[in-house]
Formats: sequence, structure tokens, C-alpha cells
Amino acid sequence: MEQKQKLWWKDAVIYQIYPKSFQDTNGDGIGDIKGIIKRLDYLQELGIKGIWLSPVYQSPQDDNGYDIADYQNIDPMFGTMEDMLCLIEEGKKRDIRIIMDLVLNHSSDEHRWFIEAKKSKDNPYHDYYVWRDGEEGVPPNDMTSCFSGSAWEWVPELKQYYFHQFSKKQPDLNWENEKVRKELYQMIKWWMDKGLGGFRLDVIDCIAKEPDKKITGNGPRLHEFIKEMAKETFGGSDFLTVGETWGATPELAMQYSNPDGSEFSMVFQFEHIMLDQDGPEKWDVKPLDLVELKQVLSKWQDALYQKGWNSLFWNNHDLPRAVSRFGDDKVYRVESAKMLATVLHGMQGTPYIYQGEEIGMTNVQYELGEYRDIELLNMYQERKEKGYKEADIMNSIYKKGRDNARTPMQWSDEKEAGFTDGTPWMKVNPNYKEIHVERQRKEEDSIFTYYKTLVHLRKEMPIFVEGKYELLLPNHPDIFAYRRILGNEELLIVANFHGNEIQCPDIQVEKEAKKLLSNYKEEKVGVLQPYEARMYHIIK
Ligand code: TEU
Ligand code: CA
Repeated sequence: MEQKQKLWWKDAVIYQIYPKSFQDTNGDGIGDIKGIIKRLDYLQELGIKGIWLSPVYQSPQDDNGYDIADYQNIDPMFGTMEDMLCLIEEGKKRDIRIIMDLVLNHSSDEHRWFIEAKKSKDNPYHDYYVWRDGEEGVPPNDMTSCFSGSAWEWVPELKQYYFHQFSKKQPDLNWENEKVRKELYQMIKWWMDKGLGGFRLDVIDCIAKEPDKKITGNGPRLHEFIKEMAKETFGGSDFLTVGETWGATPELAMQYSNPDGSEFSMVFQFEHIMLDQDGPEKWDVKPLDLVELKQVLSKWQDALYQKGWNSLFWNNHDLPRAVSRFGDDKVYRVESAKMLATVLHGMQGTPYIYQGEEIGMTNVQYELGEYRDIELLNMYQERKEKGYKEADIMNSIYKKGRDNARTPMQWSDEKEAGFTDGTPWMKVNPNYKEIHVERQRKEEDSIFTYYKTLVHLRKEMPIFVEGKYELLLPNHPDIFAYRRILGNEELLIVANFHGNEIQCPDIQVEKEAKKLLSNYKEEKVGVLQPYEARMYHIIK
């Protein structure tokens, strides 16, 4: 049966912060927790109710903090535990909850557990990780890491390999070992007692791995582990839990987001994010087919209606900037950013805004030396060795590199976009002179003001949360149109997803329809202008 208490995250919008690139306050060029506290009033103005923080735990930063060396300590580069507790308290004063990023599939190789585990095969921590006997140069199988190269790392002293789905400095934790699970649940409860509002769970569908059978995602014991974790910690509460599940299907998501609270609140599924990928590697792209995108997003809306809950997002710290990928970051940047926001925020689920998305920040094209991300740098080496042309590799980086999302937040047109007084850890996008928060907070027709309206509407109008979704014009190659229905109320969303002016077939907008918002001041009858989006409210 459904959980009883009102779930705050059902009419909330969540904002994702990549702390390293958000706001620096001590001049070391790296964003910090004090910087987030300094910007809470801005986030309160935007109207968001939760902040998902990418990891700020102690870490050697091999994968920018997704390699955790101590789950219960804050890395000095971000500040102190007192800063973290202050952020939680200051957030509460503004009705904003803090959601931390839990990386439970792997730890850093500098975590004390792994340091112990490597000492000997009979060390009590040895089977906290996944080891296989072997001989040098002959890994147990040909599984590869997501960050290029083999997923097996040789330890000569032990004559063993350890398994790592990501970098070799991110050894996979062995969830088959009950002691590992118990330690992780203790840590989760420890953080819950600190007053957090939720967790994002990193690659959580990879924890039930069976490497001998080459199984990583959706392993046989996955839901058993998740149910046990929920029961021991956050289950049945109004704690927001969102799992990152690249391999989710609607059927699996019904389990993950079962309203009975037995697993998570929701998951990030990535089916819509894979549609412009050409083949098995993210670096090879093809044009996005709008009809396919509409089919996929509608399938998820229909499947989880009154059975589960969707997360809604276009981008995050791993993905290129939405306006560059799905819109037009040159001529129609403002219109297309607003169109994408309208199409996403009209749907049922919890929307996520990634830092900078609300002001239409764009991708970058840097010299190789300006990039920082291990995934991208390893791919560059691997493809160079395979003989790929330099220009083709760089084009893949420009289109899909994770660093597109990690350039510093653009606060103003001052030095380094107001992100730091020092030298930023990563180069600021040169377009910060035009694209920044300070300017857009004042402009009536800015992308920021548009997002503020969308966030506000979701809180004020129950139809955004409860209305049934219905796709319109399913086969139209340019128009994304749908409605939401709740009793005698209707929301109608009509969007031209492309940059050419098109005839708009008659979607009988009743006379008394009230236009809630649009990205053009003037309408042309029977026509949708480039990237034009409109949202109507109709009372029948
Ligand atoms: O990402 C999981 C993941 O698979 C992504 O790295 C994805 O493969 C790729 O980035 C697509 O562009 C999570 C975190 O979000 C990511 O930042 C971490 O690097 C990764 O797990 C390992 O913790
Ligand atoms: Ca700093």
C-alpha cells in the first residue's frame, strides 16, 4: 500500500550542484561548501526545494570525488563537517533540503578498507572487495572499465586481480559480503541523523555484480540488496532517494519507485539520453529523432502513472549541456532553452535542474590541455592509440565530454564569472560575459525568470503533479505536444522542437484557454516559430 505521509518531493524541483564548479570563497579556484551557503538565497529565489550535491567526502579526486576515501568526513578542499552541518541548517531555514550523493558501488583505493584489503588475502577487509587469483597479464576475463582499459587490476604482492567498473582507483565493493552492507547502512543512518533530506545513489544498479558471468547492471540479487538497505535505513520515510540506474526499464522502475516505500522514491533512467548515440560508445553520435524521443518519454510517463514516479532531466554533471545537445546554443539559445524547460517541466515526475541550465549555459570547445575529466582523457588516449583522427576525437569531446557540464558557474561578467578570485580549477566558458546570473535575475524575459515561473507553477497547480499525461501528434517530426488531465482541468503543452518555422496543425485550443507561459512575445496564427513553446491551462 502507498506510503501515508505527504511526500515533499512530489511537487518539488531539485537543483543539482557540482560543488567543485559552483562557487569558490577562499580563492583556491575550487568551489566549496561555504560558496553553496553564500548562494542559498539565489536558489531560494529560483524556488527549488532540494539540492543534490555531487560528492564532497574525503577523496583523492581521481574521479572528482566519486572515489570516496572516507564516507564520514568532508574533504578539506570543500571545507569542514561544520560547514556541511551549517549548509543543512541554512537550507532548512529556506525550506531547502540537502541530498547527498552516495557512491556505494565502489570506494577509493585510498579508503582504509582497501588499504587493509590489499595487505593480505586473509586480512578481515580483503573480501570487502572483488578479487580473483590469476597470473600477471592474464586478467580473469575481457571485461572493460567505463573509463577505458581492463576492469581488472593486478596486485603482484597478492598474485590477484581486483575488479573495478570505473577507474583502477575505484575498486568495486563486494555487496555479497554482509559486513560491507552493514557498514554502509550504518554510514547511511549516520548521515540521516545529520538532518539530510535525501540521497542520490550512484550507479546503484551495478552493486549486485557477478563478474565471472560478466554481469554488472541488474544483477540477480539487486532488488534484494536494495530492499534490505531501504528496510535498514530510509525505507517508508519522506527521505528522497533517487537511484542512478542506466539499465532501468519501466518495469524495473516500477519496482524501484514502488509507492510502498520498499525501495527508492524514484530513479534516473537514461533511455531518452541514449537516443542520439550511434553504437555502443557514447562518443559516437547521430541526429536525434524527435518521434523516437516522444515515444520514449511518453512510454515512461504512461508506465509509471499511479504505479511509480519519474525523475525528469535533460542534463547532469556527466552529460553535455542540454541547450547545446537538444536545442540551439547559437541563434536561438534563449528560445530553445525555454522550450526544453517547458517540455520537461510540464510532465509528471520530479524535475531536476543542473547548475547553469537555468541560465542557458552552453558546451565548450577547449584545447585538450584545458580538460580535466578522467573519462574523456582516457578515451582520448585510447582512440589515439587506435588511430582515430585527432579532429574526430576532439569533436566527440566537444559533443559528449562530461567537462561540458563542469565549467564554473557563471555568476556575473566580473573576472572568472564571479566564480573565484583565484585561478579556476577549470577554465570558465568565455561566453560568461553574455550568459550570467546577475544579468538574468533582472530580466523579465530571461531563461532564469522562465525557470522560476515553471518551478512556481508546479507548486501552485496540482495538475502538474497529478494530471494524467497524453501525447498528441505522436508522429509529427517537429512538434512535441501533450496534455495533462485532472478532472475538468487540462494543461496543454505545444512545442516546436526545431529551428525552422512550421505550420501548426489545429490542436483545438479552446477559446477560454489561459496561456500560462510562452517563449515568444508575439504568436503567429497557425504557425509555430523556431523553438516556440506554449503552455495553456484549460478549465472545461
Ligand atoms: O556515473 C555512472 C556512469 O556510468 C557515467 O560515468 C556514464 O558512464 C558516463 O559518464 C556517461 O557520460 C556515475 C557518476 O555520475 C559519474 O560522475 C562517476 O564518474 C561514475 O558513476 C563512477 O562513480
Ligand atoms: Ca575553494
